[in-house]
Amino acid sequence: MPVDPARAVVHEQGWQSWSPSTGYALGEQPHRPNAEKRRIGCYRPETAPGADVFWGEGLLAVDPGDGGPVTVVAAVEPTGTVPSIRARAVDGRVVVAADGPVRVVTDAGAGGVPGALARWADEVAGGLGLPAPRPAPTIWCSWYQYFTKVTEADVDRNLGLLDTLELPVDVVQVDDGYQAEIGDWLIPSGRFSDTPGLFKRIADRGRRAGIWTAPFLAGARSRMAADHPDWLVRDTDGTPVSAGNNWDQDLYALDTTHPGVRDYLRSVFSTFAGWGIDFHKIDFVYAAAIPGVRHEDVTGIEAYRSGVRLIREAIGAQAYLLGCGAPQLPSIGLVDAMRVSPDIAPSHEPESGDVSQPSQRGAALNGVSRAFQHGRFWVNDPDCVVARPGVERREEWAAHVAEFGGLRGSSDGLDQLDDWGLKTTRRLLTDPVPRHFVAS
Ligand code: 9PG
Repeated sequence: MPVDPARAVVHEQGWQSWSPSTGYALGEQPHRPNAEKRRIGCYRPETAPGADVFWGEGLLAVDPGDGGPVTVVAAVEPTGTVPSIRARAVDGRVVVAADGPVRVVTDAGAGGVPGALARWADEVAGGLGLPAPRPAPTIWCSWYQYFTKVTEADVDRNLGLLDTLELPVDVVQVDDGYQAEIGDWLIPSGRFSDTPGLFKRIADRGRRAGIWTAPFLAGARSRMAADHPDWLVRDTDGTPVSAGNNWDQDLYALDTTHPGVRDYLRSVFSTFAGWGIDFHKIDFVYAAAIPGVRHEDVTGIEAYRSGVRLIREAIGAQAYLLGCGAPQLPSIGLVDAMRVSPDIAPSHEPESGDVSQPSQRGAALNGVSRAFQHGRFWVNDPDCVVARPGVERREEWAAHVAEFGGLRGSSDGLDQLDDWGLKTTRRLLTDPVPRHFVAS
């Protein structure tokens, strides 16, 4: 399509929650992985190009910059096949190619790229007959203060502080750190002595209990991977496919079509339901869709969707389901809320220079560019409020959550908050959430 090369913007939408998604001028270098483990864990590894071409996963938009209509190039079936879409600037034109079926929408409506994406999302949601998302609960999450070092006492202390401070938090969500290993969800880590008892204490105090899992990952150190090597997605030569590297170990992907895996996931999530847990943050779920050989001959996206559906059945229809590290378009219709960004961090810039990694800049970048999904596909989770002293530019992050936060969560040790932090946390947990961010 013809464009004004000085003014045109190519807007990329990435594969999963953590994949950088934003618009670029034609001369700009798009964000790309700067290490192999990040390419696998934060982008779509099988399609990742270099910075010499623009790249959307199932969705890319071009604003020609000459006042003309926006062009949206999108997957024909966003929950079925997600083509990789490439765009290049060539002699005053943008040339787009895709490796699967796409449709091209010319949108002359108001609001530029965000407006065009919102109208596209309305059409997709309408076509699938999606109901309006359920109202989201408010959350306290253990991750961004305690990380993997969280203890049972930390959660109990904050549970008490929620009462003392009278904070309007519905769900106390225990994040990564309660479990022995990645995959060994029912074996407690050394810092937790009575996990079911902790969840009962949460319910006894009138809050809902929430838990984090990475249900489709198998850590190399886990008992699960040692006991069930046949559960892993493999290459054609029989080697387990890498699902990345984190927690100082290699990660593998569970084959969600394998009957043993399905039984195991059912038993884990039914056990959680029996403990009274009814909020689930399922994380690193991109793993279920990774290309490879499975028990049943299905696509990665089909394997992913059947894995998430199985979890939904085990947790019950009333439980709240939050996707994280999740392929975006393939999750439509499966989750109540979706993390749309990489992690927030106390620092504004990512340590590694890659905005798929924890940073305020990366989290805000995606939160803005994915605002069009909120209220249409699910409730957007921009990531938690962190408002304690020491968080760089905390006023800016709070303003971002106020504008773009569908799901509202606090993730500070509540005894770490100063007056401003407490006041801001209370306000963000109390204020009504915008239903749609973009007029359609
Ligand atoms: C728990 C955390 C928190 C957080 C999630 C997720 O290696 N990585 O690129 C990587 C990306 C994200 C990440 C961890 C590692 O964070 O987003 O909220 O639940 O897991 O481990």
